Amino acid sequence: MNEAVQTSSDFTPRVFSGIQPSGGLTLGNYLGAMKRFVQTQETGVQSIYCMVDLHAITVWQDPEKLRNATRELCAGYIASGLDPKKSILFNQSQVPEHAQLGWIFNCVARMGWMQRMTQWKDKAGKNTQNASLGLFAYPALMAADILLYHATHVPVGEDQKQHVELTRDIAAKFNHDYGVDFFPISEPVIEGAATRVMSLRDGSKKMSKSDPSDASRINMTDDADAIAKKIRKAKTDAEPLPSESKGLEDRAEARNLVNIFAALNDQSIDQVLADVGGKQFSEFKPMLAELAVEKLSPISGEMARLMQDTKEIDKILQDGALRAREIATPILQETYRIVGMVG
Ligand code: AQP
Repeated sequence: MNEAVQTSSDFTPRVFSGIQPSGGLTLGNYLGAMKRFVQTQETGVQSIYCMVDLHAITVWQDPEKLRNATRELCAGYIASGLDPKKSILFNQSQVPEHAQLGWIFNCVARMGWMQRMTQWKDKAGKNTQNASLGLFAYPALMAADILLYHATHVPVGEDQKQHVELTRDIAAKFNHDYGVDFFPISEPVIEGAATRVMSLRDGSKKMSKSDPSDASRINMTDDADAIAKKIRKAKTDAEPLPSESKGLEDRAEARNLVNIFAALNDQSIDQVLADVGGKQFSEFKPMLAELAVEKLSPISGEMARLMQDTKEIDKILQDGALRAREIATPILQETYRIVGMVG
């Protein structure tokens, strides 16, 4: 990292984050991202939230499902509490500057940096020769998403920390290579009880939209019965819950359920354990199911209502894209000028 470059504190605070419309939203997306986006919006800092459809197609997406998932994600953002008048909501493909800056960053980022990314290793698996070039270059496009708005803060779940760190490296290398202080060194914001919600079937795996097992996740569109059934069947151990967080060490599945409870109820882990310590899972799981239904049902109901008028959703996205471009266009133009493009 170049010591001489500007830090994010020299730039006007601005928040950017995104979610892929690569399937239905999960409780992991809600607690790790959306709930926190809403809290950020309420602080009054300018906030930009994107449906990163260009990222989604780094692995195959059925076109009709992608269209639907993009609209459903927009509905999910709004149903969770994002206000399209206060925050900018749009889909990435409608702001072509993302792909344009992404190309510049493809030329700044190094192959070795990309090869170290754990998401690349996880998603490409053993068959890297058959993975898309887009999947490999994913973090450079993500850097463009963030830096196109000179975003200073990026709320993400734990799994995206490495990509935000790479964004910082790209900004620093660009600034250094061209002798400018143009891009901020953005800060990842990873806070709260649920920055890493785990699979209900395996406490060592992240809860994910693309997990082949539907029982591994709570979908934001699941009804009360499905939520209760999945929590009832969630993997646990035979011990009662401890009274202190120390007692959750080496108990990944138990810790995950307590984390979810804490995040849904805006409590700390210790506050939850003070109430439920000593209880068996047969008693705790129905409490968690009831809480999850109470918190998620209004959101899924509102999502279903919003999805009845997809024209209105498309209008919100179009308006968001126009507002996003007002910020993005001058930053891309200045980037081109710095790099030496004639135009
Ligand atoms: N399980 C999780 N716990 C906490 N945060 C999570 N996020 C995702 N899963 C969890 C956060 O949600 C934001 C958007 O993530 P994404 O959907 O763009 O990409 P992802 O992290 O790859 O999510 P998935 O569900 O695993 O998608 P697929 O299966 O398509 O790859 C990010 O801030 C992420 O941290």
